[in-house]
Amino acid sequence: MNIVPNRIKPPKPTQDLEKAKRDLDEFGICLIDRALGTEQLTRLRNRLYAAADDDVRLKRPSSSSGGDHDSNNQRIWGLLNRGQEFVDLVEDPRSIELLKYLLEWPFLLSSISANIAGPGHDGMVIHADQLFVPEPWPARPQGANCFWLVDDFTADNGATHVAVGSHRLNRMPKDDAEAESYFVPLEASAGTMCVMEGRIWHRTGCNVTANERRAGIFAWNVRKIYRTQENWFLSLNPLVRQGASEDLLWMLGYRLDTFFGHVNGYDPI
Ligand SMILES: O=C(O)CCC(=O)C(=O)O
Repeated sequence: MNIVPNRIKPPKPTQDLEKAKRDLDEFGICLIDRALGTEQLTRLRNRLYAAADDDVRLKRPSSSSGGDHDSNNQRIWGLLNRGQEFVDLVEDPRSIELLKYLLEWPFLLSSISANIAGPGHDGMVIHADQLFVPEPWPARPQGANCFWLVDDFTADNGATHVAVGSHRLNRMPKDDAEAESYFVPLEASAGTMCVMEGRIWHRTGCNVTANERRAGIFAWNVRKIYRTQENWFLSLNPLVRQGASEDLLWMLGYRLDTFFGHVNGYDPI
């Protein structure tokens, strides 16, 4: 039986974290209004587009393991090493509070990457971020994406297509057609922060504009029992670790959690 109506609209952006938690329960997604101030957003945007240009020049990997469908989408990996602006996002106390609510503490930062959908982009493959969890899925989400809108997201420029409420079905879609019958574009202003739990079906939308790029930064987080997408112990610049907050060190797996994270039996501190 279909217990979730099709095409539910996303909740309205709010600055009230308790309301945001209720939105996560009901819709599987919440939006934090004007999470980034004008100056922070400008610095972040400049830094991101500069990193994107560097990746093109240096021919670095620019897709997500074949999931991006076409070359009009650019993925920028390893953002923690690309500027303090990105570290500030994952250390944001609002993000940490909402992720703790969904995933319990300590959770792990699995990866942080940007997705820039360019004109002509034809949409990402349809998925739920916790697609690697065997079904039947546990009753609570196993991961959650905290993402930041660097540009306005519009239906035309590739706003994420989201099956709002699909967390209540607690499974992968049967096929693309089922997911598409639920999709609505997540339209919101640059500077909005969204948290979307790992069971929500979604994909990057199609960019049908002539010349607009749509950038979002996606910090994917998992419960502590899962392997992270990024191998932080090999990839993280030591300068970032040395400057990291205590919370971020936990989120990267550098702290001893009962019996996870020993170094030869010792606490690494
Ligand atoms: O670019 C988007 O809007 C969605 C990205 C996404 O689905 C992902 O990174 O898993």
